[in-house]
Amino acid sequence: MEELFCIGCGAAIQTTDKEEVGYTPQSALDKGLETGQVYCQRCFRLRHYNEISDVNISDDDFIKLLHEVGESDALVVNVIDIFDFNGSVIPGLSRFVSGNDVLMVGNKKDILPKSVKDSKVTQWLTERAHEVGLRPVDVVLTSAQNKQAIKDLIDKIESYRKGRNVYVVGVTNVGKSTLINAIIQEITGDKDVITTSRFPGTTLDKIEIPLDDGSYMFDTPGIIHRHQMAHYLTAKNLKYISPKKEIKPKTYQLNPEQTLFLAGLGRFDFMEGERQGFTAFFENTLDLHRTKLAGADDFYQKHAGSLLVPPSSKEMADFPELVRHEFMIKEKTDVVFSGLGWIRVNEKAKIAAWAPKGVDVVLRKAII
Ligand SMILES: Nc1nc2c(ncn2[C@@H]2O[C@H](COP(=O)(O)OP(=O)(O)OP(=O)(O)O)[C@@H](O)[C@H]2O)c(=O)[nH]1
Ligand SMILES: [Mg+2]
Repeated sequence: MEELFCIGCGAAIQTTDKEEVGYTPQSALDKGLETGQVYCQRCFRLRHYNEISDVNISDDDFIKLLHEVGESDALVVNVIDIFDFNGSVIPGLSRFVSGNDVLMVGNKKDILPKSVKDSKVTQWLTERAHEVGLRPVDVVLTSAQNKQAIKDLIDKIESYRKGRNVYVVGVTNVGKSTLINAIIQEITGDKDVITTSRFPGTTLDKIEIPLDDGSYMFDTPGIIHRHQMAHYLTAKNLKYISPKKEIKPKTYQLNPEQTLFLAGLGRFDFMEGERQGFTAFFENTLDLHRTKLAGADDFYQKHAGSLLVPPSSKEMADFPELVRHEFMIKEKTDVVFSGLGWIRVNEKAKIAAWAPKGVDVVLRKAII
């Protein structure tokens, strides 16, 4: 019998070991074979109950896959979460893709406020790509939720792939599978073929999607990036770093020596400068809490996990300490908390931005 793969996550289907990937009860397998769509039990649970079963996928498998990409003549579509560039970088990707063309796709455009100009974001992405040694043939923005954007993406991929296979790569949670589902839906009308979720590590193995000229588009598992905020939060709180709706900026008038807590996930200290407005761009329901700088350390000690949630009191146990990054701001600048959002500083100011250890804070020219 030919080996079967789960069309939801790519794992090889097996009916013998409940603890291993690809497990499918025999009855479900028989049913799946009738309909032509076999999903493993883990995908079934994710798709119907939004419940995740933990599995171990090793970095070795991921590296093997990247080697395969390097050895094929293909278009590499590198999906980036616009919201989390630093968390989106695949270490060493430029080395692995060697001679292949890379199309960089900034996904989740729908979350950005409408006032953000695409050109500013693509310029920023292009500069970041160059910094990590990538020379993409093009940088495009998209959203799996926007029909026109998906049509444009299909056209771009078609024109750059020149009859070759397409590998869709990117770290976990950037939306590779969701984008591919949107492409499939646009072309065939079939909805939600591949399993997607808010949890890191949804896709487990390569998934082949046949294209009409005999080549393939491959969905791939995302490497798990330690620096993504997602790894420190539980299911319930992942919504804060995976916004579903356009972000509504909120402006806070701060005096020097005031602090803004980003719930318990980060902190922004205005140390020196004229009283001014700081504009915060975070998931709309994330609780921002203003306090005095002088008492801020104690405040965090006392209230993280209770008044300042997320992280919840349960998550606090494994939550990394906040690390301080100090900056002198001279012009309109976004202080980006990787994966969480950003604060726009409009005038001269000395500030400190705190993020969980391992999560980056970066500056960029304000994109609005
Ligand atoms: N707002 C918004 N959310 C998106 C978009 N695309 C994907 N998402 C969300 O991002 C999360 C991750 O999506 P997936 O498609 O499972 O991500 P992935 O890159 O395939 O992840 P792995 O399979 O773990 O590598 C889900 O909660 C999606 O709903 C988008 O365009 N906009
Ligand atoms: Mg996936």
